[in-house]
Amino acid sequence: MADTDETAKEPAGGLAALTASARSLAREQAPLRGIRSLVRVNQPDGFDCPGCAWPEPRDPGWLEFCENGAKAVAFEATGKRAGPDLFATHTVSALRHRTDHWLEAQGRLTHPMRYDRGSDTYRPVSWDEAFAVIGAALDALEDPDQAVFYTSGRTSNEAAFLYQLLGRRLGTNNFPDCSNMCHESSGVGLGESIGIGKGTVTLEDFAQADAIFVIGQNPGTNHPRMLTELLAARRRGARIVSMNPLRERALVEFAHPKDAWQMLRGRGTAISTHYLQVQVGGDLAALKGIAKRVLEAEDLAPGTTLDHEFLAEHTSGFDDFADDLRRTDWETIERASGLTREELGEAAQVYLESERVIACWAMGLTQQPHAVATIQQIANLLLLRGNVGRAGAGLCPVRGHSNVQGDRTVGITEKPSAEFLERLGREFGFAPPTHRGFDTVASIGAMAEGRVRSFMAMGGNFLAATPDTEHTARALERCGLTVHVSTKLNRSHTVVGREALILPCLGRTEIDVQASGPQRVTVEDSMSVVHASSGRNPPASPELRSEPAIVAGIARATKRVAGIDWDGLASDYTRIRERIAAVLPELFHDFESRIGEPGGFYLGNSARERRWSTETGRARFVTSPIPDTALPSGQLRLMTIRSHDQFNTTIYDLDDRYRGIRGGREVIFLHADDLAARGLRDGQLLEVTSHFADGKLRSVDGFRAVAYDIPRGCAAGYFPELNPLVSVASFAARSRTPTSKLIPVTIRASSQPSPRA
Ligand SMILES: Nc1nc2c(c(=O)[nH]1)N[C@H]1C(S)=C(S)[C@@H](COP(=O)(O)OP(=O)(O)OC[C@H]3O[C@@H](n4cnc5c(=O)[nH]c(N)nc54)[C@H](O)[C@@H]3O)O[C@H]1N2
Ligand SMILES: Nc1nc2c(c(=O)[nH]1)N[C@H]1C(S)=C(S)[C@@H](COP(=O)(O)OP(=O)(O)OC[C@H]3O[C@@H](n4cnc5c(=O)[nH]c(N)nc54)[C@H](O)[C@@H]3O)O[C@H]1N2
Ligand SMILES: [Mo]
Repeated sequence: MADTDETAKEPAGGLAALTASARSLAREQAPLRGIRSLVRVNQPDGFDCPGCAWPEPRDPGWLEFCENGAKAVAFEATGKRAGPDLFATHTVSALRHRTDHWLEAQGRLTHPMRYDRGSDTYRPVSWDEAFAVIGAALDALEDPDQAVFYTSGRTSNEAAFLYQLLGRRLGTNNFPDCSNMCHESSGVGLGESIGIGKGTVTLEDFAQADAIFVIGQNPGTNHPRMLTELLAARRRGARIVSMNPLRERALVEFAHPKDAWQMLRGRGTAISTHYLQVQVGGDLAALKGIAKRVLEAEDLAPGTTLDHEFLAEHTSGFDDFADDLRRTDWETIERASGLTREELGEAAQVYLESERVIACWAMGLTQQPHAVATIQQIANLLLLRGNVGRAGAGLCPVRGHSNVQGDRTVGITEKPSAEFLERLGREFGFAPPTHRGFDTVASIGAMAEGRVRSFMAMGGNFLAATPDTEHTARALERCGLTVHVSTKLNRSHTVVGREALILPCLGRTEIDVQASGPQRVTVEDSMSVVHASSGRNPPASPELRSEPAIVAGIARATKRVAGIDWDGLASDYTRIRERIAAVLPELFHDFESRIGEPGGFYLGNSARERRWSTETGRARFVTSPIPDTALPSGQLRLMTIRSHDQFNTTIYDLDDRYRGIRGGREVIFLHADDLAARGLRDGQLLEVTSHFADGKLRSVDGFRAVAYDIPRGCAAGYFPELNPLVSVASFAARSRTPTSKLIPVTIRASSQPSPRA
């Protein structure tokens, strides 16, 4: 049973962070290898951290410490193994009843495995047989769109490029990826607003900003290295405005593990100068309030607050935007944001007094029904004072997986540009399909309707990461073939198509030797810097193959994709990089020599140079109304978030140190008044039911109520345990990102006995 404790009152970081990483290494039974690995993380000749996408430190000679990076490395470098004996003694039905935590805790996968229906177990299979099964299935499709190729964001540029080539040569654009559930809303929103779907800042800008807004993001847990920048910014007097329903520990106070003095005193530096506890889904209104106050200041003293020169030369749509704000009344803004006009006025004051402003955001915004409009409202706010395309200022969507951005750059998308397809076709001598493919939500729909015969995943945990777990499980079972290229056992392996394969691959930390010798791969961080990564650990099993080698193996066995030198490409990744450069020359010219430069190279960003590839040829103010998100009385707005001890569906441990939770993840954070109003108590077990437009009731049971500092009417709990509550039919307008941060729920006492009742 989960417990709450007092450590949540200490500053984030500090000594507890150091002991936590040491514990992860010890528990994974890989202390020596793990520690050797850590010394290689993010070093010029080492590997890219398999954790988050935050950029490398400015000073590459110094090992930057990161507790959760250490956990990600320890989990990959674990001494534990999930080999054929584990599968022989556990039927798939038995595995299905294990928790996500238990499944991944079995260690690294060691052999290719094929599902045997008679015994309901996975059995070892040779690589050649596995490839033959997949090749036969792909060759037998009536239509290439019966195949779906999912990608998770740890896949390298080289593997991703080869993978998309396989799918497109087959004839489909069905490339759903984790980005569909992640920063898709940022890509769509920024694309319309500033003409490029990526962030405009680099790490250097953080050293010059006067104010940094951190909206819907929990960097202390999910991007710990970002705290180094926030701490430095605070120390030189920059102001930090956080907007989050929860007072996240590290955004309140942080002690850098490198700072001996702070560690000894157990005291940290206050990070946020302003903390706006917006209500879940209230950001569009809040951002409009801040912009309205900025305009009011301009109206009082015309010509003094806005960057009129920038507005005239570089933007379109300002007048409509200003009119809309003037018409929007404060009552609506206050009601929809849950914030007062005074609080919003203070944030506006920070914005107005700062010469250079950066705005960062993550899942708290992207997974909302109005995500795209909200992100465009951030762009609008920054455009008012020319805070885009200027040193120390800009837009910063903070990406999730370590190479999710790179995968997109090299072609993992269901809606590729005509130009990309044209060049890909020319380079490889075929006509790629031009119609739009399935994203994540569409893939689940097509599988559920029996329109998909082959589902393949390059990494990730599709079943646990996607919404509507039960529905998605039934959808996957309708496929003729399910294939997972994975490092660890996970929930997706426990739901099988008619045929099912698990293909174990090398991780980022491991040495990758192909016919031409040891290989390196490349990745792109959240700020568009591309650099090389070479693993240093011996592979977890001699049977493991690299992701590019697995794609080549499948291609070799598939008649339909003949005519490309797959083996040649996979035997020497410099050849893959040559082809990437040939298809995307503006970005990747002189690819091989540029990855030799220390720290890699910057891909550039048109908006940063104030070139706007938008419909109007200018940066656009996009105006959207404040949506009516009021819920029927009695319902709460539930957001699903990450604990400090998980990487997405990989659960490292059952604690959430900064929020004071120990030993269990089945909790719901609620305001004490919301509990009292329902006659419920802190600690009581709850049944939680979601209410979506499709009318279907989805419930989870046995979740412990935790009275917490959260706005009334809001609630929080952990992903992926709460994914059964999310309807696959509920996704953000235009980006189609599942709305896992705004689930309308009701709660009641569980019929299970409460431990403290
Ligand atoms: N250690 C670790 N690192 C990770 C990951 C991990 O699981 N573990 N995952 C990686 C991935 S793929 C991603 S995408 C990122 C995710 O990084 P985050 O986006 O930081 O992750 P979440 O836990 O989903 O947190 C979202 C934050 O948004 C807040 N929030 C929720 N709803 C709202 C809202 O309506 N408005 C506002 N303003 N805030 C809201 C929550 O309180 C929470 O603080 O991290 C990456 N890095
Ligand atoms: N309710 C709710 N749902 C969410 C979210 C949320 O906040 N709330 N967040 C969404 C977000 S932002 C994301 S990004 C998705 C994440 O979705 P995914 O990326 O699909 O999920 P992960 O948990 O990151 O995948 C973990 C698995 O990846 C495999 N793996 C690890 N490293 C490698 C590797 O190097 N190669 C290969 N081939 N496999 C590897 C391991 O087998 C491991 O079990 O989930 C989304 N779902
Ligand atoms: Mo993500």
